[in-house]
Amino acid sequence: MSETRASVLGTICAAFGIELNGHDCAPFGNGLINQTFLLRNRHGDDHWILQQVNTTVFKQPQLIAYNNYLAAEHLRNHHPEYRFMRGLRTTDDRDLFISPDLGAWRVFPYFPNTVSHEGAVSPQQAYSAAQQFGLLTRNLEGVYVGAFKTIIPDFHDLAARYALFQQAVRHAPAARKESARDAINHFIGNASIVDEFKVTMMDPEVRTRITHNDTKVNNVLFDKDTGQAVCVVDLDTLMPGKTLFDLGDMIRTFISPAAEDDPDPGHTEVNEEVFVSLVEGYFSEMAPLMSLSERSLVHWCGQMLIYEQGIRFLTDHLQGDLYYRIDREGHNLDRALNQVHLLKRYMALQRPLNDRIRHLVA
Ligand code: GN1
Ligand code: MG
Repeated sequence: MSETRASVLGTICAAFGIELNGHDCAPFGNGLINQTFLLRNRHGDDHWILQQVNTTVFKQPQLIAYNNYLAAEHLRNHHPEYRFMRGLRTTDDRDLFISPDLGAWRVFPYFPNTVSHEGAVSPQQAYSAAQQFGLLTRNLEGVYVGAFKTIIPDFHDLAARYALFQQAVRHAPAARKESARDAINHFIGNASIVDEFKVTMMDPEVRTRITHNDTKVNNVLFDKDTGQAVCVVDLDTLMPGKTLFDLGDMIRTFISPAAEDDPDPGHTEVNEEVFVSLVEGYFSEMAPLMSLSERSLVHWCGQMLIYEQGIRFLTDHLQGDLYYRIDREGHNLDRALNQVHLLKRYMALQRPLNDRIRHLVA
């Protein structure tokens, strides 16, 4: 560990009252926005997750902590057995450590003997992970949704995202635009999804609940021994949303074994078994609470989220990579092209995929 990191770590741990005795610290997970570390004790079982919140993206990090607190209180009262990543409080009783030099930090207990998966998941893992995302929203049923803050405005507002994309296309330097021409045309050619989004959001049967809003497969922890999903993590976008956003992002990230940034988008595939299993897993918790409108939009919401993520990556490429962390030239374009390919394959399978889940929807 570098000296600077060690001293930052010392300050953060002191702020949260964590005594360092035989802890190792290493980067954790694969987030594109925040910086996350796992602090593992070699001798004991006090392991911690430390997270530096990116305050360019999360302009008011205290809103994350506020929603975390509301959810944790509800769950403690109504579902005490539920494993929820409740943030630790600082020694001076704050839920964030904020300093002008070190930024904003949150700390969580780490569930030992767990692992997260990047890449391909089996149908069993898909079922179990989706069930955990469903359980989160189900256990939060009954809260007053209006009390929760909007952490990032318009986060899954596809119409707003599309307007930003159009703006980015208009203002992009010629070379960037040229490199992205096929992807731009693909998204413009499929803009009917944006119109469908507007109609869907007007349907009162598509209810607003507390949703996770970033249901990537690597945001689930699995028990190393049983292989079962035990809880969901990365709760920084826990806020009012739609089940369709969570289900759609699960479809987007579970069904293809290829990495989100695979340099060869031709590797994206649709695993039908994984699709069916994840829908079954989510429905095993959420179906009784979902309206017919929501249940009948399962295939569509996958389309919506792939499209949304595609234009988000492409917008960032056109704007000069301001939002997502990049490790190479053209990284965001590669990410966007993966979504283009995934969208094509997924849309081509609309009928067979719908046939496979018909029994769940009726
Ligand atoms: C970001 O930082 P991470 O990896 O948890 C993004 C999600 C995207 C995702 C794409 C706050 O999540 O919305 O789906 O990248 N989070 C934010 O990989 O923008
Ligand atoms: Mg996230």
